[in-house]
Amino acid sequence: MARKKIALIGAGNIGGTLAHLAALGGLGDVVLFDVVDGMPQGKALDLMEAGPIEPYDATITGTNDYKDIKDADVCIVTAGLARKPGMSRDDLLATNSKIMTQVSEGIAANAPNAFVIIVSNPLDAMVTLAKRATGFPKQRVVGMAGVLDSARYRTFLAMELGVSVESVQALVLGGHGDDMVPVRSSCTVGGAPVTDFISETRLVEIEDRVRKAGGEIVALLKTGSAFYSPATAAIRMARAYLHDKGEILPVAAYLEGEYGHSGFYLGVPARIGAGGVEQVIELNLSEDEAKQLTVSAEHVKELVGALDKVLEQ
Ligand code: TXD
Repeated sequence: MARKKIALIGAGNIGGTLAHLAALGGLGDVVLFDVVDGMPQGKALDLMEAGPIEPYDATITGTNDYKDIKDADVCIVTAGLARKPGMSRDDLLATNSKIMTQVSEGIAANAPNAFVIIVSNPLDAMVTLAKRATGFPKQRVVGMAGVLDSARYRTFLAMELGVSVESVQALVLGGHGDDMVPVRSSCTVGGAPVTDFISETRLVEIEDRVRKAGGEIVALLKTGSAFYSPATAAIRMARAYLHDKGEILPVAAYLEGEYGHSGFYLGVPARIGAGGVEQVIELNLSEDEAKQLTVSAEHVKELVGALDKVLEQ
């Protein structure tokens, strides 16, 4: 059976890591696309030269021409600027909107049947724009944020308790911003409620760290944002699609009535399989969590409103 084709639009920090993870995971052949001349080609050649060592047989190429992403099965988009210290994700809106429009046109023209995973920030606005600009159905345009944010929640809880991350299940929903919603009511450690292990005060501190975890790394790195964990999260979503896993993951999905919201993307649990975003899963949130989700949804709607203003200019 012919290998699948994964196009990575943006070959920067996350894009290069995506390519390596896709090759290591045997997900298929990889095309790295970027506007910087030579850079995607150089990273692709470097990754090919790692193949005999691991080993992996993926064909990895770099390009500056959209024609080379022809008929890709999956497109993962990281094209755009990353944050610098002091910048909010929303500060990237104007610049990355122009880039996302260009990228979406390139994907629609060359990979019309692809499952598109958007990573670029501000995520909730960028995935909304990508759906509009590609014209693809909601099942085939999804945003990566919740898998990363939930992993951060799990990491901090596992660190707090000195247990394996595999023993901690946690979920973060809502927009990919400081008002994202750690869903404590569904958080377990070894199958038991997290509240059996950690005090309310400490949980509040940990959940606040989750909301600010992206900024914490930006402040440390000073020249960019997190890339290993976002790349790992996007690959988890791509694998669920390519292997038709039917895996329920927290993703930015287009809502049409679920959770009482319609017409925009929001981080919710969804089943990812060969049909892409096959079903949004509605959880019984606590009253406070439902309120937090509505606050986060309102911020996303404001952001999409700002996007519309930028696009009108
Ligand atoms: O959870 C999440 N969704 C976020 C997403 C987690 C972390 C990072 N988040 C965002 O991903 C970040 O704020 C950025 O908007 C993207 C990509 O982050 P990355 O760290 O990979 O940024 P880089 O290293 O600057 O790479 C971006 C690449 C760079 O090589 C540019 O040359 C390229 O994007 N670029 C383009 N590629 C294609 N087409 C166009 N027009 C273009 N413009 C720039």
